[in-house]
Amino acid sequence: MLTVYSDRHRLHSAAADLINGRMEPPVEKPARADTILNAVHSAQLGEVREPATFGVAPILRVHDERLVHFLEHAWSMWVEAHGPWDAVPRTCCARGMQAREPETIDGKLAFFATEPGTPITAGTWDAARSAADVALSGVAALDAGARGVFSLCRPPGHHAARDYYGGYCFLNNAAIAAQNALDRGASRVAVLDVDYHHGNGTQSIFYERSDVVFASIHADPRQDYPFFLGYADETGSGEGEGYNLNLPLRWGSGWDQYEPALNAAIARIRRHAPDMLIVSLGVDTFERDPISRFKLGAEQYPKIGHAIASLRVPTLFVMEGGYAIDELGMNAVNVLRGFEGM
Ligand code: SP5
Ligand code: ZN
Repeated sequence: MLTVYSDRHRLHSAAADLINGRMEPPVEKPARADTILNAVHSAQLGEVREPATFGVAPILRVHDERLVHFLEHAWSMWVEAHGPWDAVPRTCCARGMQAREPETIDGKLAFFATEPGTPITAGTWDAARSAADVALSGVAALDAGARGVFSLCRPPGHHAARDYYGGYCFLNNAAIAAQNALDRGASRVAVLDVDYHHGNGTQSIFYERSDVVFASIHADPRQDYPFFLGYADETGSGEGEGYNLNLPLRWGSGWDQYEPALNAAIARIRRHAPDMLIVSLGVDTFERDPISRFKLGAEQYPKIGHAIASLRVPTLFVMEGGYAIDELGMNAVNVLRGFEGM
């Protein structure tokens, strides 16, 4: 399987993250992509290729230009206002407040961020753009005939919506890829999100559309981030009614709960008969993940890949979360090996 990867992910590197009320070393860090790339090499998965550059046009097919403009200029505004350390919001916009973009950097951070755990650093914009290029290059490779491609994106993307960011995500790589597949001529696309956290950004981007099925297995939003989206009764609206499938699972869920949910997601996607499948590949479902509470063992990841392969659809794997740094690479690559029947 082809892997698309860029070293530019390294340009996004936060100093700290607020975890359980304390500033700690960030779990979403450059070493994540390094360990996944190492596992790709060790497993001899196949060629590793640099992405092509696509510019902002395919990004603007999914994201509001105000968010894109903000992400491009946030660091310089922040440095001018405060200094050269990570830009984080002190407040966020809440229910019923005026949804008008403020002028100052602190106001803009509050306007576009959903939470304070996703710092903007000197190279965040360049890294986020490069992750979108990694995803878009994967779509191009599938168009050229590949059966499966791994887009080793970092930073991740599935919590970023049309006009907000958060959850370690700035641009929604999977949604940008899905939209680009449609723009290149696909009629129907499916996004299968197996990250531990609900892909609120992806869901919201496609919620009113019937050309993209979004199916997600994730921690129950009553218990875990992102809390305010991901309930089972969110089934899509308007044209999109019936095209969104949420399969929330309780903390402590293992393969016995996960496997039937995965089969239900795959059955829904099969019914959609997509021309392309995008997998938001998070492996933070792992039993030793430091911020998550599912109980999947390492031996389950090849089974996830094998089940996905049963759809027999050209498939783009887009890297999302996974924070157990020692096992992250192996778990991610094991999904791909399971897909390949290795
Ligand atoms: C892409 C992705 O996986 N984003 C995840 C964002 C999660 N942000 C919330 C982190 C909350 C950490 N809670 C720690 C609990 C540890 N016991
Ligand atoms: Zn996650």
